Amino acid sequence: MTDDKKETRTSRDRVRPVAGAVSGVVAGFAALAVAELVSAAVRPQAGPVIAVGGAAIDHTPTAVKDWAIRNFGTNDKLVLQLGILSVLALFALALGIVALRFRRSGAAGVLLFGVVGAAAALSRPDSGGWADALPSLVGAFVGAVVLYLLVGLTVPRGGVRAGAPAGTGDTDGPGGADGPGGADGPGGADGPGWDRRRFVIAASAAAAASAGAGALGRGLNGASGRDAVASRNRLVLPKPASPAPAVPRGAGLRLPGISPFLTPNDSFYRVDTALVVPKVNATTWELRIHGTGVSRPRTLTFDDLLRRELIERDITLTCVSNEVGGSYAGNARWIGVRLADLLAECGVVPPSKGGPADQLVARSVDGMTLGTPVEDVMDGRDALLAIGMNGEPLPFTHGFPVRMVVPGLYGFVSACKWIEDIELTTFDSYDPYWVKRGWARRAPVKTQSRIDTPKPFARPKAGTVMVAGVAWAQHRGIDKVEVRVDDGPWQEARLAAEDSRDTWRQWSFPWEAGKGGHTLTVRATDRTGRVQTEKRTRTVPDGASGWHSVVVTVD
Ligand SMILES: Nc1nc2c(c(=O)[nH]1)N[C@H]1C(S)=C(S)[C@@H](COP(=O)(O)O)O[C@H]1N2
Ligand SMILES: [Mo]
Repeated sequence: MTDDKKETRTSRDRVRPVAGAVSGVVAGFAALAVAELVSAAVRPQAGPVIAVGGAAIDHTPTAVKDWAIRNFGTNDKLVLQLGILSVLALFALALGIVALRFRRSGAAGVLLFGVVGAAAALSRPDSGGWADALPSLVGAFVGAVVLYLLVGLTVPRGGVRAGAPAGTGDTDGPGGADGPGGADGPGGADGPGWDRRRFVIAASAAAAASAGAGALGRGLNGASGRDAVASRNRLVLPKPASPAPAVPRGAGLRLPGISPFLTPNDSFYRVDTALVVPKVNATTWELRIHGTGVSRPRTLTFDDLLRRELIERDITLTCVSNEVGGSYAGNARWIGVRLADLLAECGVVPPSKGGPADQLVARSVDGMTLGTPVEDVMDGRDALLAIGMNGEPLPFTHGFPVRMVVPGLYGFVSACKWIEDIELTTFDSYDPYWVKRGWARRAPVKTQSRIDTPKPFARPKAGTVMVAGVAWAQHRGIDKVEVRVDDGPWQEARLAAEDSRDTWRQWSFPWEAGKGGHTLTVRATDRTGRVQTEKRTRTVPDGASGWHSVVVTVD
């Protein structure tokens, strides 16, 4: 008899916590699903995971963020969201178990998460106002109710020892839920004392309903931005008044393993903080130009841009988070309007001619800010408000409808995507997003070179091995590339034809490879005569430096 008792007791103890955990997870799932559905009525960015993720991105220490960009690349966002979901799942599970004893507190805990999500949504720089709090709050409310009800089904009612006060507490009534012991009393010692079947059915129904709501929300969110998609599909890029000269024959070497001279849009690197890619409708898009020294502020529409003289240029874009040998560089043929002309029409005068503003702060629809030297934009280089990339409208991921591109500057100080505002100011009076996080105010691209082939740890056959890659020093141009085998002398590589000094340049070096392990190292010299420095620096604050090496074994 004693043994029997023990038996049922342990079995009850084992099942009820599981039911609590399941209740928590189902409640969390319901909360997120409802939040997703509500966010479809507000805007996708107002969803709790996106809002908290966005806040997390903004508050992540620079070192960690840079590490994530370098290691996960564009997947950094997926990793972050999976991380948030895992943490939420753990908390939901814990809240479910807590709710077994403290039913109201458990439910209140769910509400607390809703408040956190709402606060994150409201604090986003692109917040659309109080409505952004709704997805988190409504979701959490539903989640709390689900948790309360599901846990209620696990409360032993009466049981064998009918009349035992602890087991009979009506947990639906006031006071019953929050008191320890109410639900967990010895009342069910001789059996679960609650209807497991009913619980399983209710939990499954809640999960299924949530899945439905979540899927509906997903679908609606996916369809949001349809106007933007339509505006992009309708867009036919006008012929540029100043087309880019044809890429010189011989600028793109046909060598296996080398990066193509022009990077296709779908393989162009992407770096930004946007968890949801902004879908901006070109038809309603506007760009405001204003600020210090802007005597004629203007607001332009997309049609205003299309009516201007369009220029087409090949420009290589590089990310400051690119490590030596890394892949965050891409070369595209951009179409856009000259930013300098536009600024001049607005009355902007560069600092060298006495203008009061030395910093141009570009702001995107998602609240990102990037600061560019006014002098650089107006010194005659092809600084663009770009609308086209490699012959098509900008992809959404690369800033549709309009982004900035400035040859010679890292993306974080120049290449604002989804731009909607340009403010002229000074470096002294305003620090944009990345600068607030420890990156440099001014960041011209450092001269770099990369070995694309052979790949690290490749095992080429002895004989002639083609070593090849790209080198860049945007707006200065590449003058020379040299390759060194092990500790041997620097030997000049063959340079491919130069497209422009704003683009990278391919190079190749036929290497008479002898058997054994070898280290290949490359370095470039730009047209100012400066040799790429050997000194290794990290990406923060103004870009990595050092030489790229590849170790291979020749068979
Ligand atoms: N709105 C917005 N623009 C942005 C960023 C961003 O996070 N948000 N990142 C910048 C950085 S750091 C780089 S390197 C380039 C990358 O442009 P791409 O994604 O088109 O390659 O965009 C820049 N423009
Ligand atoms: Mo970047």
